[in-house]
Amino acid sequence: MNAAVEVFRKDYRAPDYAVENVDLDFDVRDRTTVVSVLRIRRNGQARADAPLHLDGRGFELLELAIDGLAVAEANVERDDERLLIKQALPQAFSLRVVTRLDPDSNHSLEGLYRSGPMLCTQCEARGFSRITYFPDRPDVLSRFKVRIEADAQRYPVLLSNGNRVEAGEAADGRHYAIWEDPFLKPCYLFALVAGDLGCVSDTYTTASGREVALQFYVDKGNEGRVPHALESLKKAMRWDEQVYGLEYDLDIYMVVAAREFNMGAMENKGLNLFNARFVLASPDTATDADYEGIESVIAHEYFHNWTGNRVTCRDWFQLSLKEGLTVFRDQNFSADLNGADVQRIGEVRQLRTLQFAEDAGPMAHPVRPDSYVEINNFYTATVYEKGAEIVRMLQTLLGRETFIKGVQHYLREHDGSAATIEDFLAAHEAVSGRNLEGFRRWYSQAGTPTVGIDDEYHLLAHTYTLHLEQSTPATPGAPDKKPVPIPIRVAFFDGEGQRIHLPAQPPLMPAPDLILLEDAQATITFEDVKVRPTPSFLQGFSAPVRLQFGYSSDQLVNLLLHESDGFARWEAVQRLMLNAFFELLSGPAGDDTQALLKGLQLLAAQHFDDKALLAELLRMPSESYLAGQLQPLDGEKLAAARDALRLRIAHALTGPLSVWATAAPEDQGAINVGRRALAGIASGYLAATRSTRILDLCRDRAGSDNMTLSYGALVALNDIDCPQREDAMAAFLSRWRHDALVLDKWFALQAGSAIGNGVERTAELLGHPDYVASPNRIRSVLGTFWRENLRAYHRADGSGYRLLAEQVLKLDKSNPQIASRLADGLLGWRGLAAPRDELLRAVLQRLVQQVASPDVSEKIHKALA
Ligand code: 0A1
Ligand code: ZN
Repeated sequence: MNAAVEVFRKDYRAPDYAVENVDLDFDVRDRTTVVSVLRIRRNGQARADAPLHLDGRGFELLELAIDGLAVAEANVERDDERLLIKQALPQAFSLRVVTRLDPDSNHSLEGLYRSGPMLCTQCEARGFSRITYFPDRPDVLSRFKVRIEADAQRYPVLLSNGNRVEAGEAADGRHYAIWEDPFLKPCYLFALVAGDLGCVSDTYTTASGREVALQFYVDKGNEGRVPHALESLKKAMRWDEQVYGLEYDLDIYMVVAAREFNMGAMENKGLNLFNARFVLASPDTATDADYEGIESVIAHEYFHNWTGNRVTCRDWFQLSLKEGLTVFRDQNFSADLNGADVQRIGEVRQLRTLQFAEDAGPMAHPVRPDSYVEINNFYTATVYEKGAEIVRMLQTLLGRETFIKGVQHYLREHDGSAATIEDFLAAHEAVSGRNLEGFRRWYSQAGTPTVGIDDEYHLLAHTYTLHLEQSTPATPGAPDKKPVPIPIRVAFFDGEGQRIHLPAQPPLMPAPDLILLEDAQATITFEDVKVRPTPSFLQGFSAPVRLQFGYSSDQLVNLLLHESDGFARWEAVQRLMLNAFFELLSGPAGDDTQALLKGLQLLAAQHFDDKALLAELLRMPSESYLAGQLQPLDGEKLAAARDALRLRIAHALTGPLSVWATAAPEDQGAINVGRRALAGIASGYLAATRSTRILDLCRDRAGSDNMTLSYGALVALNDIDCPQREDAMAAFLSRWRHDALVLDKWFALQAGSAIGNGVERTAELLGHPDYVASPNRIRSVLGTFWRENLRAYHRADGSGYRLLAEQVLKLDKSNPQIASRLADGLLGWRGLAAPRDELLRAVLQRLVQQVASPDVSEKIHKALA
């Protein structure tokens, strides 16, 4: 697999050397010269002759000296990625490294690179070693001091982690700043920014009364779009104090918005770097969903200050230690702020679409992986989202109070150090007195467990019995799976939707609303049950499993109308929609479609305060979700059946849909957010009927000053070939051509449209005069194309696969991380309907010969294996 090597978790060894202090001097000119002086000490357990391992790549080395003496070539072993110093080293010494970087030609967006008017850094996971030679591993924690010098006109803003301790003028119109971070940190949390940026500041007073300066740096002219992110930050700071008792620890918290960023954002200590799309928002440019995304990413990065920064990861196999836990924390924050039901539905939708697919494909890996070739390939839905689900189950098992104590205990025990998932679980065992032995398998075993349940009701004996079983499918390299402890929240209803209370049956049911399935099989019998219950299993999606139970349509409608758990209602309607979808896939509408339509009509007649929940209940499953349900996958057939389903629903619900489509207020506020969501869904259905009235309404609404309404109208029109769509799209493009974030939306709409030849159109978009190859734009076009436009991407002539593969190959050289994300679209050839499987495999076999990056190469090798 090229020069790349596979790294194994079992090979972990503590570092031989500690880096106590890091002194960095950045001299920013056409090129940037970095002088790094490290104070190094040999660790107790290391042999006296242990060589010093340093990582480094992609720069020019100008000097390498130990205690003031140049290191002789003969004492150095060096390849493209690292350098070994083999001379005899004293117990403590100083290492001086001088490197020269060319950030303007660094398109990988790792290390030091340019984004518009600034130079900035991205060091997780291994970007610091693109700046200087350093032991680039998270278990080396140091105190950093950073001096930055640059032209005062071109780079008036000079930032790094911690506190600014000095600043001043330098010769030739230059200036400098010195930053010191008092906290120990691994080098992946280092950050630097030099640029010409606008700043919005505020302050926050912590629970203990300390004042913290908050500063947001954005492209000049965008200052007016900062308030929402700023407010979100303050809410997150308060929430972490109130829920976990955790306060911010520095005197300043900075957020910088970059136009070009590979991921969402990065939690560098005291100096977060953000993809601009997760900072900037105003009602005319950002949708309600964008507002929520910003709130949650701002919170996520803030919460990392404790779960990630104060306590970091020992090695990258432990990535979920910080990511799973921090996602779980940001999910709870969003649920507390915006309502738990809708939040949970969104989480489950994402988990099922992305993580379940990953867990069933060639890249399946445990939440704590055993090996990797390229660590950047493991910032996955499994590590993040399934990791968060495991933390959620832990909370369910221990109870919220004990769980929070466990987190606090873990943070106290490991503050200022690098920890493991094992440490986290041990802390919970310590505070709860519970044994989590079986629970550990959730971290070590890949694959989505299936839970199958049968029930039996005895009319005469008045007994009700549940037979449960679980199994986890084989994943690559891991054929044998053991049972895992699965918490299944449960409620029972009678035929009229009234709750039936059945007693707990310990130990299988520790509480009346919880089944804990630990073994491969279990049986629970309830006595004295007067009527046949309708069970509601997995309320709140209490475990990341596939649940199989033979629900009748009547039972599903019953749950849809009467469950109080929002997730369970949504799950019921999802099942009804799936049944109808499968019916329409193979023939005309029948009983399943009728049952869905009847259920939706009854739902429409109910009173709903929570319009956002109603909107979620009505939303059709996405193409990419349906793709995960269909083997072998024929994307064209899938899209056609989904269109048919949409039209059926539109005709059955025309009355209420028309009312909801018209109630579309422009003002902010939670109630209106729900109304807008509902209006968007409703107009999407109605547009499918091609009624002139609704098409005109959408065209007009697309010009709204509220982006949620405008974008919702465009989405509704997007699959309908009509003049209203043409007009609305053209007007939108000319209005927003100069706003990169809004323009991303226009590109995504084009790439996702069902109209005409989607492959040709997507290829043309890549040559559009307004196209630029920024990560956000690439995702808008190519990400939308392969994930959400199945009829185009999966054309039977294979042209969709060839287009995506060409682009992967092109990006493989400049930005392997983005190339690798796109390559996800090429991995699932085994699940495709002929002739697509062979066409895609042929594309992969050609590609694997051509790619250079370990990122893409690792995935394609695994897909072909
Ligand atoms: N730790 C960040 C995610 C992140 C990871 C890698 C990056 O560059 C390769 C950038 C960001 C988070 O969880 O938000
Ligand atoms: Zn994170």
